[in-house]
Amino acid sequence: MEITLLIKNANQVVTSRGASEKPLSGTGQKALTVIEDGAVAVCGETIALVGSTAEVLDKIQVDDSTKVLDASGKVVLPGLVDPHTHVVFGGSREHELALKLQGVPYLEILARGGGILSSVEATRAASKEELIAGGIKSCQQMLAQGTTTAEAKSGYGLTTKAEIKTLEAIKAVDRAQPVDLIPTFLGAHAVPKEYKENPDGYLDVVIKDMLPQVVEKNLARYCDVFCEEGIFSVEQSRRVLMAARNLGLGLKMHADEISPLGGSELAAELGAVSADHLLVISDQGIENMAAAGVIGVILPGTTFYLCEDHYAPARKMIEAGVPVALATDFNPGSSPNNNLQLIVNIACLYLRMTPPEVINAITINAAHAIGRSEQVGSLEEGKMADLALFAAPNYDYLAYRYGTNLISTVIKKGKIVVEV
Ligand code: IZC
Ligand code: ZN
Repeated sequence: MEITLLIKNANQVVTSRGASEKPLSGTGQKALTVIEDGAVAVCGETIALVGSTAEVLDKIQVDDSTKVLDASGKVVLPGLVDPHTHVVFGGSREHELALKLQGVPYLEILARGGGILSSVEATRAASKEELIAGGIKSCQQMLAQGTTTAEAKSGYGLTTKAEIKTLEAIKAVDRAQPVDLIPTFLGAHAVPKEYKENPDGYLDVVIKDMLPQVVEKNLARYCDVFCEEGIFSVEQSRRVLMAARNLGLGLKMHADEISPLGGSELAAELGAVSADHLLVISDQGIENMAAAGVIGVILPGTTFYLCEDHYAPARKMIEAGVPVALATDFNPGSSPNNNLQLIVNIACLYLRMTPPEVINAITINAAHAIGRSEQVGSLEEGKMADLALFAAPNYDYLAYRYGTNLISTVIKKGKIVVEV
C-alpha cells in the first residue's frame, strides 16, 4: 500500500474509535481512546494505519513521494463534525442586536416579523449564486477551525421555489469546497407571513408540494421541523415528519428549546436520528430518547448567545444513556458562530461535560447524527482521512484555552487543506 501522507510524533492521537455501529452513550461517551506519541498513515483519501509512531513506522514504507508531517507538540483529532447548521442564508441580522440588548426575547423579535422572517426576506431576494458565495465563505471559516463535515439546513426560503433554490445552493457549496455538507430540508422552520393566519395551509404546501420535489430531486437526506410554542405544535410536527418518513427521509427535530412541548417524546416515537436543543426536555423525554437511541444534539452556543441562564441538562442525559452530540447551530440569528472549538469551551463550562465526552460529541456521535459514521468521526483504518491537528500539548488544552483558533493543520480526504 502506498503511503501518501504520514503524520508522526503527535503528542496525542485521539481516535474516537470503536463506535461504528452505534453512537456512544453512558460510559461509552465518557471514554476516549488516546495514543501517546501517535501516528496516522494515509493512503490516498483513506486512513491506512493508526498507532504509536514506532508501530506505524515499523509497518509502513515511506518513500520520496510520501508527504511527512511532524506533529510534535500537537494533538490529532478526527476532522470535526458539526451536525446542526443553517449555513446557507441571505443577509445578516446584526441590526437585531439592539433589540436583544433591550431584552426583547428571540420569539418576540420573530413575532414582530424579524428574526427568522428577516432572514427569509433576504434569502428570497438573494440569487442562488449569492447564496452559494455566502455558503462557501462560511465553510472556509469552518474548515479553518477544524470542521471537515457539517449538516446544512434549508428553511429561509419558505416557498417551494426558495427552498429548492437553497437546497441547490447547499449542493453547490458542498461541491465547491472541502467541507462535506449533509443536506436537511427545514421547510417547517417558521410560518411565512403570507400564511400568518393559516399555518396548516402552509404545512399543506410543505407536505404536498415541497417534500415530493425535494425527494424527487434528491436534495435532502433529512427533514427537520422547528417544534416550538408559536411556531409548530407537536401535532403539526408529527404531520410533516411522518410525510417525510414515508418518502424515505431521515428525521430531525428542533425540540424542547424554549417551551417544553414534548418534541423529544415525538422524536423518540418517530425514530428520529436526533432531537436538537433540548434545554427544557422532560424526564420522560430523556427516558424515551435513551430507549429509542435518539441522539441529543445540544447547541450550547445558542443558549449562550440568547443570554439564557438555563442550559440543556447534558449531565442528566448522559447519565440516562442518551448519546450526546454537540453542534454550533450556525445561523444568522440565534448563533452566528461556526467555530466548534468555542462549543468545546461552552460545553465544558456550562453543560459540565468532560473533555472526553465533548470530543466524542463533536466527532463520532456527531457523525452518527448525520448518518456519516461509516466514513468519518473517528480515526480508523479504511475511514476517510479527515484530520484536525491542534497546536495543543494534550486534548484537555482544547477545553482550557478559548477564543484562539488552535488549528495548525486540517486534512480532508488525505489532502492538506489548511496549514497555519
Ligand atoms: O435564524 O433564528 N432557532 N431557528 C430555530 C433558528 C434558531 C435560526 C434563526
Ligand atoms: Zn437550528
